[in-house]
Amino acid sequence: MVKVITYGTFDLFHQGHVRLLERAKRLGDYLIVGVTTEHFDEARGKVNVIDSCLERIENVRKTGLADEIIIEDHAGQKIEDIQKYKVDIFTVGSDWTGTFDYLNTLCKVIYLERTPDISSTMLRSNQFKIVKMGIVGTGRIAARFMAEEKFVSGINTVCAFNPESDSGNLFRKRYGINTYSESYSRFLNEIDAVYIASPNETHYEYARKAIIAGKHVLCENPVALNRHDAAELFELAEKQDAVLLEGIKTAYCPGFQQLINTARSGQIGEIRDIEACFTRLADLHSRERTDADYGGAFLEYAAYTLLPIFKLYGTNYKDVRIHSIKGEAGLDLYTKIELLFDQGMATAKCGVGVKTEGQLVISGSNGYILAESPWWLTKKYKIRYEDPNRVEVFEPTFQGDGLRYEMGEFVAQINKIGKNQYLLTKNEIIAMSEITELFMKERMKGKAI
Ligand code: C2G
Repeated sequence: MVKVITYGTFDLFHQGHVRLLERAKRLGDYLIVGVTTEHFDEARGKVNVIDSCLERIENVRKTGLADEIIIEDHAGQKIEDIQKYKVDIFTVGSDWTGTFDYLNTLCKVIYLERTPDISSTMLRSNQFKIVKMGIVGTGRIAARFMAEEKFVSGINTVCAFNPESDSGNLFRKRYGINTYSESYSRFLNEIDAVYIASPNETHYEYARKAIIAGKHVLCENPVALNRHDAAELFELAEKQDAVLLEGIKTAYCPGFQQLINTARSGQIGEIRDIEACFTRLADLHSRERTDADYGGAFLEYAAYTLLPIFKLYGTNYKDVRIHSIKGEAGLDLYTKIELLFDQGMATAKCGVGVKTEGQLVISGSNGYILAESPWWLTKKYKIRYEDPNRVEVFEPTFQGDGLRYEMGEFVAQINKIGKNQYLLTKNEIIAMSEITELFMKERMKGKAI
């Protein structure tokens, strides 16, 4: 009996896939089809797969061509499978010609002519309305957005807004897109969605106007400086059927989700303490160090440090205390937020003028999770136990600077195929803005916190 094996994602199952499977089947007597998992696709850079793994398996099964369907979930698995299933022929489409020649030592490798003019990517972009995106703010964060944009299908940045025309002009020269400096409403007329990367105090107003104009909003944190404004934005977004996503990029990173789920799984026992710390020394002349009203460590990093705490304990804290060390301009160089919950305690620490280890430690009754700086771009974490020799290390995938994950989710939600609203919830954002409100009240009173 001649055994044949082939692999694929088989997203939005199409004629190209059917023809490939038909010819693969004819190469032998028994066909094994490997279907990729979501995580494996993520790891090999396919971030916009639409159908779930089960749907994709079902579509392969319905062709009646596969004698056996297996799951492909890691690099190097093909070598294992070929040996395990005693495969005679490995086959795949001609778009992969050469890539799998290394399997020649184990079995015969055949590249089948790819069916022209059809692909999952093409079908995905037909399904996806290309989102015309505008950026508010043309500084460092906006530049990062432009760099990541090319990795996310479905986004096309067409213009930018910045009331200071000098910075806007530089941006226009650099990226060749139209910039506006006077009229926000003219800018909004050009686009379907907006990415807000302007100074902190302007987020709420820009977001509100955009939502009222019926635009989707991806807003850098903090989206609002008090509870009322945050809740209002969500209400407005619901009314307008607009997507409102806050840009805490950690929330959308696959590794961070995995870390949170590991903590929730009970592996470290009952969670009793969380310490989340994010410090980055800012230049003495930067906005973070000079803007007495809206600069400082809290507004820069508190959202990141509160995120794991709310994810693991929920948002019903019993007590919160905020302590800051203030610098020259009167703003906070270092802030510590202490929270108390029914099940345990937590500390969130942020710094722009004090440097610390910058780690995330989740302590439980059985062991603890340690993620070192930069845990907010989660690439690695460990579980440690009483026995110092027992250490489990996790190294999840992480690509680019992480922004692509939140951008991908934004486009998916606009196209109503995003299923990941749980990654950062309205309640979590509102609770964060409540704590921001407390902090801002003290700051505005001008008294030492
Ligand atoms: N295919 C084809 N003609 C098309 C489109 C796809 O013959 N017009 C083939 C591909 O070459 C592949 C199979 O159909 O053999 C599945 O395609 P995808 O779902 O795009 O999966 P792919 O990313 O190519 O995965 O490690 C290699 C893989 O697992 C193949």
